[in-house]
Amino acid sequence: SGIRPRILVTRRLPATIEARMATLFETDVNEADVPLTADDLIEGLAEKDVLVSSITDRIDAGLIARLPETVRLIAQFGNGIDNVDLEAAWAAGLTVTNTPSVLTEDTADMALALMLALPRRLIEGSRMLVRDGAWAGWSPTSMLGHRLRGKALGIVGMGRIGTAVAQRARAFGLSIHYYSRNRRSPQVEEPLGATYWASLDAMLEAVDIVSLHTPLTRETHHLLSAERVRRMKPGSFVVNVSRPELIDEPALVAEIESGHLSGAALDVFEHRNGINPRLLALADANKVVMTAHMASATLEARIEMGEAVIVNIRTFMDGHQPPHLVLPEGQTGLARSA
Ligand code: 8YV
Repeated sequence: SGIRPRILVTRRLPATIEARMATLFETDVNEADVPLTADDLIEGLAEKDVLVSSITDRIDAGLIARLPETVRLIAQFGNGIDNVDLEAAWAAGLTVTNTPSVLTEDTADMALALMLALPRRLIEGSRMLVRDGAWAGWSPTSMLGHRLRGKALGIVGMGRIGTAVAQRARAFGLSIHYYSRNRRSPQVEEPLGATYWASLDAMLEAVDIVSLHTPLTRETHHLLSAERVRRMKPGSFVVNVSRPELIDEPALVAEIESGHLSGAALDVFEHRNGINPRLLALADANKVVMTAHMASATLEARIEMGEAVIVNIRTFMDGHQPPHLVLPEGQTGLARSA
């Protein structure tokens, strides 16, 4: 169509992406780059066709009910889509897209970085040297960590990212175990030497490291419940580059404090009301390694995510099915074309 789509972008994107959007679309960017309130979002969407959302936008049923009628597409800049009520969007005839695949490898890299950082005391060593100025030089017994090779890794969610983590972990000599909604084919399992567990509980008792790679849904909320955290193998640890709500965080904190678990390496953690001070204390004591939700934060990934958003918008506005359509569980097609 000859009409330029009118879009609202809720967060700043890489300059090349913003520039390209501006040439293709009537583009409004939230220059302040802080999450918009619901009222500001609704106001900013007046006369817009497309909402380019991010994880910091809460697009719940209440907000969807208030959307201007012109809005027909929610094009999420990101893979995870738990900030959008997919059922409400679907019922309202809205199309939802995301940007999978382009951030798989970078996110998997970060999972491995975190997996290494905790047992090899990476952050602790750097901090001792640089911040505390406490290094007395090499000694045979200083800064001893634990070997990763030979340990058992339990991957929860063997999708794109879980599989990319398994490939890397295999090269580090970890044995691969996984729990997933669907068992993967022998073509996926065999090169990884991966063991499938039909029971998450049973896997948690058997592995040394648990790494989460499942989307946040109603079903996966607190998948690592207090009971399951207590079930984990003594001395094991958790890696999370997915979503904080997958874990009962206070229960995780308690099990690290008690010494049952050796720690956690977290790119994501609850922070709605500030970060749990007990978690920060554990990080200060080097039992926990924390990074700032940056598993997919490479310039390359962000640019490719932006390109995927652009393709989703263009195909949709041209009347075709966008490549990265997201549907609610159980739905296979669009509710109606708006
Ligand atoms: C982004 C992410 O930081 O894609 C995801 O699920 O967590 C990250 O890539 C965020 O989603 C941007 O909206």
